[in-house]
Amino acid sequence: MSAAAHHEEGQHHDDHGHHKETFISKYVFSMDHKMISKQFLITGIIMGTIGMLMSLIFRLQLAFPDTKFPILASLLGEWGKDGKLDPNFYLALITIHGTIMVFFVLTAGLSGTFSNLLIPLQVGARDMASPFMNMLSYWFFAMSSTVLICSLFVQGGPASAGWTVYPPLSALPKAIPGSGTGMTMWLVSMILFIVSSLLGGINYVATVINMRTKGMKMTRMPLTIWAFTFTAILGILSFPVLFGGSLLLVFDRSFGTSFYLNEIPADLAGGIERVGGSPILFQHLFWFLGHPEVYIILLPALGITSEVIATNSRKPIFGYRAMIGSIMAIAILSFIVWGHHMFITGMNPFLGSVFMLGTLIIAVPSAVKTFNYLGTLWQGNLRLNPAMMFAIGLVSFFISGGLTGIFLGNASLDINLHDTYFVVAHFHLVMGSAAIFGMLCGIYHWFPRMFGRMLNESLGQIHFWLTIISAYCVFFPMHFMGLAGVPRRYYANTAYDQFNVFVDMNQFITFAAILGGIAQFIFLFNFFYSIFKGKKSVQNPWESNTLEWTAPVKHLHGNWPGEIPHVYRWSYDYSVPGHEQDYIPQNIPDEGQTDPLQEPKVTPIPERKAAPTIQKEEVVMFSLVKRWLGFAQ
Ligand code: HEM
Ligand SMILES: [Cu+2]
Repeated sequence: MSAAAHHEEGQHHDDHGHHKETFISKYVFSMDHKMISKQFLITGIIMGTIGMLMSLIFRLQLAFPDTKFPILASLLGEWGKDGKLDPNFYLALITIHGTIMVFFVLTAGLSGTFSNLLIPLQVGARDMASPFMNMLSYWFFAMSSTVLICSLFVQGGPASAGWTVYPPLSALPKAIPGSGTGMTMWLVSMILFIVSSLLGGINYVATVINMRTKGMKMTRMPLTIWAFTFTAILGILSFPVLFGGSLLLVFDRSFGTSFYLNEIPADLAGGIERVGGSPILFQHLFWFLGHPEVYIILLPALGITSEVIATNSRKPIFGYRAMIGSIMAIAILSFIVWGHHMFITGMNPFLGSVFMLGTLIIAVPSAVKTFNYLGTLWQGNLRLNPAMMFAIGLVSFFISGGLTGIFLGNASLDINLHDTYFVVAHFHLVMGSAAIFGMLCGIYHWFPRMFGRMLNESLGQIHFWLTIISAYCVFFPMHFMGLAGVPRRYYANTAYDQFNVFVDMNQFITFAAILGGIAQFIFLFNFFYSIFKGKKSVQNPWESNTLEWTAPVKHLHGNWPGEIPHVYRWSYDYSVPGHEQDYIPQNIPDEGQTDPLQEPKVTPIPERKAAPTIQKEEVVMFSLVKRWLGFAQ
């Protein structure tokens, strides 16, 4: 506890000779935000790998519903008897896949990693407001992951009511195999997870509000920080609702209450007749979190993208204030649209129109963000490194996946498309792929900052191209299956003649998914190899303006050895006319500029000569292709 006490005194961290760092205090129960960020990242990567392997297993089933794969028997035992995936376990797999991807990878893995790494470093703070709470936040996350993974090994298998765990499947312990212990463990895991998110989120907001360095006005903060802050606020306001909802579900399951059950006779409901409740109540509570949740996933990814696109376009971000405004608008609107997930629950059509209106209005700030990205890219001096490629990939998914959101937001269309593969296609593009790309983009960009080494660039480019091609090949055809009415969450569609035309397409999708899986293993190799053996990074490899690149990479509690740098300008002073370098870090004072707060008015773009450090060929897409083809030499 000496370190915690020490923080409370608010002393400077310049001198750390006075408390000894052991292996445990440095790597395990660390209170240093940089180390906690790595813990979140590595845990997220492990969970992501598990979630991805699960999707490959059930994709195999969907592509070859009648084929036996002996490997499944050895891999899954009981659940893969004779090489056939057990239908109940299929449901469990998609449930855990969805839960892992949404909560453990893209909420904790993405937000936990980058909020932890960047909030203190980019606002110029020595650490989080409460490093001790920060450590707890990671350990609650670790516990919740452990509980979820353990649920794979209990009798009856893990929860299998879908990631939305609607009752009555989730409320009646005997409904399906996974509704027993597995479901209880899902709920326990979720409750631990929510505690972790709240501990993290409160800390992030407190840090941003209170601990900015001198000169770091709110309006000078990088957009990453704006995005992380609003993400944290969304979490703080919506996760408690799921906490309550899950707790009531625990009561229904274990103590005979009837919040979510109605007219279920005693023999079905564990000896007590259940009346008076409503499963629809659960849907309201779930989606009051569930919809903001998709923005909890997306906003940090979008913030990361802003940063990476501006840096690698060598241009000030286009429309900084409009970006902040649209982040706020998205955050507020996301709370009033949850009903668009419930159009088919028999709600009054008038209420449906209200939810529809709110949903369609979100398209406006989303479009503002898209145009801002495109405006920033436009005529930029692009450096197409892997981080930038993934950022552009995110913009592509945000557009292509977002457009189908407009279809689904219309109640009359959603009534037909609900629970078909159209929905699966939509959310995998717009939140699955886009957010994963944001996360990968962040990893490529900040890896040197985290580990002091560079990732291999050619492997990164190969990873990017394989991933984007496979993602489109996997998720794009699903739209057509959905339009034809193929339902989601079905173990096999071959029983229905009209769906047999999709057998080939299903196989194509599965091969594409396997290709994507291979690409991720290339990335995993690159990641773990480069941590130890990668090329050493220079201080500011991307020539970026933000403060994190002014701090030494070396593990140093307190971030800056001396004084924290003061901030004199916003973080997007790229290619400012009249400066010899095409970037001016935020901590460089500028005599000539009287009002450094001002966004430069329509900056004349410097002629498109290559910036000093960039090789000319990097600018041209085709020469990149040539370079990877020559990768072996
Ligand atoms: C390796 C790439 C992936 C593949 C091949 C894949 C494939 C699938 C498939 C086939 C389903 C079942 C759809 C159904 O029958 O309803 C599914 C469900 C789901 N996936 Fe993915 N997925 C992938 C990555 C992701 C990512 C990155 C996310 C993050 C948002 C994600 C989130 C979900 C969710 C939330 C469900 C719904 C689970 C449920 O219905 O309870 N997936 N995925
Ligand atoms: Cu929604």
